[in-house]
Amino acid sequence: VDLSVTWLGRTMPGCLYNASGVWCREEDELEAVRASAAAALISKSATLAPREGNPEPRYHRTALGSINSMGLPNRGFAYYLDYARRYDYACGKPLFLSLSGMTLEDNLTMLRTLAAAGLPAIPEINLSCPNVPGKPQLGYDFVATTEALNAFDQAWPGRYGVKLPPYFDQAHFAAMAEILNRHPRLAFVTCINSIGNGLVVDIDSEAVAIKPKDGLGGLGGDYVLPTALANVREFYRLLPGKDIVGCGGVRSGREAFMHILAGARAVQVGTCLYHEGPAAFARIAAELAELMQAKGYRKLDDFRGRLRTL
Ligand code: RRO
Repeated sequence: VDLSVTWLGRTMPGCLYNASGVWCREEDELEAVRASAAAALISKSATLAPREGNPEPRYHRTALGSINSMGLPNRGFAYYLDYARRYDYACGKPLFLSLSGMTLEDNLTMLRTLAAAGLPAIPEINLSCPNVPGKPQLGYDFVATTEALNAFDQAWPGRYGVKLPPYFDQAHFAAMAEILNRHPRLAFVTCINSIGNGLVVDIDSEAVAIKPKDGLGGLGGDYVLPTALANVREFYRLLPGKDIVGCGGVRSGREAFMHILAGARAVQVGTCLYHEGPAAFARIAAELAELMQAKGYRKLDDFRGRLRTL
């Protein structure tokens, strides 16, 4: 079977890559993803200046997934731009740069700098970081999102994507889609970032699991799969002509299949990659291929978006 994906004017060798934030803060991590069976790679959300992030412990694994409040630790935009300048685009694996400026002006500065560099790297602008104390998730503010997208269009001449927070109401899906549809060069949306501000409690210690924000953090893994699928499905229907990247709860070929059936063009792996490392990509791809074979599907187009209703 053929797991290749053609989108953004290029063809990549498979449909799986890392979720931003996981295995992508340092160059050696990015290189490990590139050397794996991943079909593309994306860097850790960059701010203009390097950041240490929140105090530790700031990531905790549970039986059902993960909670994190990393607080945007990253090497700073120049580090990832330098990686992008040296990246061998001929390897066939697209390079995405996640941008998460502390202000709109910082995002515009990064976009203008990236544009001036003239590289084939593609920005995924993060509208949904849940973990910087005092900073709300941009994607939940429709007025601020409108202003940001209008400004992105001015600062960046090519195709780009945005990473969205999960939405939980059909009125919000509709309102966000209406805003996103005003931007033809917004080529993809990645659904979803972690479900923000969850709380994991340990009975023995009667304490929270992570230090920042008195224990509140973004949830990933099994907890978020149905929410991720709903967001992929709704935006797939509401954003004709745009691609949806599925992210949330993928830990085997089965969840990857579900995301694609719901409409995903490509699928990112976060929590599972954190726990298993880049070997996860070959395993999940093999499982997806086996599932497709059993169902008689030869390529992803055979079933993408074809989720049945009752
Ligand atoms: O660094 C983080 O705390 C973080 C970010 Br920027 C994000 O977008 N999503 C997340 O779960 N953690």
